Amino acid sequence: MKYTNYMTVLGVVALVIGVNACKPKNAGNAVSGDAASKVYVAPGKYDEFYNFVSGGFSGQMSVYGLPSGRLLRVVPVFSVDPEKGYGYSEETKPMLNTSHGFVPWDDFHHSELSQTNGEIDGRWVFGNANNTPRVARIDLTTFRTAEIIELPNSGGNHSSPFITENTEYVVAGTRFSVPPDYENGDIPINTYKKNFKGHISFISVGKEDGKMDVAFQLECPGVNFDLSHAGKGKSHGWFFFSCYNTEQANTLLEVNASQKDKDFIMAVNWKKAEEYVKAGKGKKVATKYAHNVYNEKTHTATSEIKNEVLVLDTKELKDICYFIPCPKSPHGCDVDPTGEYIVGSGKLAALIPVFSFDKIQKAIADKAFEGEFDGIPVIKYDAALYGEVKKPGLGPLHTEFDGKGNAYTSFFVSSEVVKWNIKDLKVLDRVQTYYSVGHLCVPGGDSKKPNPKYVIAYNKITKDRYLPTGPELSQSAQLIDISGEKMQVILDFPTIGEPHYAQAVAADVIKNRSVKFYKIEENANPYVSKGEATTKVVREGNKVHVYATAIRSHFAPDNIEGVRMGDEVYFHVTNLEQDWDVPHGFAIKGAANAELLIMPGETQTLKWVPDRVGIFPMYCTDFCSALHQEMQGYVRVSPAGSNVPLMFSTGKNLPAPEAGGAK
Ligand code: K7E
Ligand code: CUA
Repeated sequence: MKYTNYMTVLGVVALVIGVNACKPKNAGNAVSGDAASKVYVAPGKYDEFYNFVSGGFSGQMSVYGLPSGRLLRVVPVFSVDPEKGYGYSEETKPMLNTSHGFVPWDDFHHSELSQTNGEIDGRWVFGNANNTPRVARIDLTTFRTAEIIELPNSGGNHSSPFITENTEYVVAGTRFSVPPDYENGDIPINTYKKNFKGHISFISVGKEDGKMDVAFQLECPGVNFDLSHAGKGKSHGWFFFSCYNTEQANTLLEVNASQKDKDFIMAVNWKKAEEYVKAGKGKKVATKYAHNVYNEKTHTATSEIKNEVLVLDTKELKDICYFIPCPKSPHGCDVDPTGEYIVGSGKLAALIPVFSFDKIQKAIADKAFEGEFDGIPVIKYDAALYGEVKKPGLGPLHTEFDGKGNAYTSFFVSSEVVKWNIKDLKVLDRVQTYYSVGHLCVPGGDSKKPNPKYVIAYNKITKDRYLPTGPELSQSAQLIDISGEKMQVILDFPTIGEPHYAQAVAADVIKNRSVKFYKIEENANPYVSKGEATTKVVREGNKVHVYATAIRSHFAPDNIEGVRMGDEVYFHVTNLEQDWDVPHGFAIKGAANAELLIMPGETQTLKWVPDRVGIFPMYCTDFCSALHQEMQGYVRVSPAGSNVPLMFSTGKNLPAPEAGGAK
């Protein structure tokens, strides 16, 4: 067995030292003969599933079709995207505003689909920003980021954005504990134990419109909150978080946060927390965080800075939080479809503990505590434990479920997916991944109703799987058929950025609600031109506003004169098309900016500050018709103080002065 080789070769010490020995032998022939037909989606046919894959350090989310592994779209979320003008157009810049100002990048780890009654409803997908703590909501009718909210009192929003079974809350736990925003943070780093706190945010989600708001936060002990999942069914009303660095180290965590044999899963009774909020037990604290909303009618984002947040102190309000010992440096924290079993995956543990919700409840009622940690009761390990999966593999990270009583756990160090039975905790099957798998995804795998057809492994290391592309290789996903007794790898496909968590759902849940274009009569952008007759160029001091339109295959206006050095020019381009899949692009020479990519019926604005006198071509960047190459125009820039009058036209030449002389 390959597995036993690893146990002897690596040993647990290797876990701490490094992970380069993770390459299994026999990397080649993992895929058998009938695999091709299982993943083949004929030309013109749709895939059966959407797969929403976090982009990691790309900051974006990619959408794949399964089982083909075809990339359908990259949705810009936390990073600017020049391909779509996201973060470059005036309308979208506010989406990336934070209390630190404009932040054009982040690190997106977990995508989480909205649920109703514990089932994926296909309305929204949420994403977390790991660096500058934020949560995004992406609308799955438009596949656009609709809202981003920053999280106060946090540093490193990793344990996020996991949701409750009716999307009542999106929950976010801070990975890095930090001094709260309302304290003076100018303190020695080595006062971690005394001054650093871990805040958990409960973000409410509007039932109809999805609008997010930080409803309350829990102030918890300073540790690292890594991952989390909501209870469901019987455990609805509870939330579970894995915690590492219960050593509370502030330096060389590699060693100093790996001291204890057990860290914690934190169980949170959020219904209780809600009661305390209603009873006025929270305190409002001063902070600063941004809330950004994209308005579909104006095609414009607005950003608002909020100044206070409600915090509950879990040291005082004793019956909200409980710690459960969990071996060792737990990462994944996953709840099975029944809501009874909570699986903690200790990165440095040689077993997988499975906790029982019923036993946790009984332990709390019986006060079966072994003590307190920083004022929070610690439940006895055995009092909460259902049982342990013995010798499952090395470096367990994440677990998904198939709804048929089986769990699938990823093992980073031994590069495998291990299938085990939840009831008797027996390992049933294991399959090698290529290589070093992180998260797994079963469609609906963290909901009450998983679809037990595939598990997808998101692997960190790709060497020798694809043609070499220099020192950097794209990460890779592997599609594994789990419909039979034995798992079978049936496809590799490259991914964008570094995927962490991903979710998938049957295409039918989403595809029929897809917006095809924006209705021009509903366009409420203040700079819209609803037809060529209303296009114009208006000077306001040194600001020149171009109200332009695009339609196959010209801009109106396409000749503009009278712009001067020192001007700021705003091209407000409305795409007049009313048909699916006919965007127009817009770019102008020398612009310190990206293009615009304007959807039918939409208005987007490019800001341009000309840097020299001359003639500047502008053109459509999206190949929109046979005459796309004709979709172009010119802007004439004259010296500051020139007397060339502001003129604009399409299809006719206006008399204009030869050279811009001084006034
Ligand atoms: Cu395991 Cu950031 Cu969810 Cu990566 S995390 S793998
Ligand atoms: Cu419009 Cu090309």
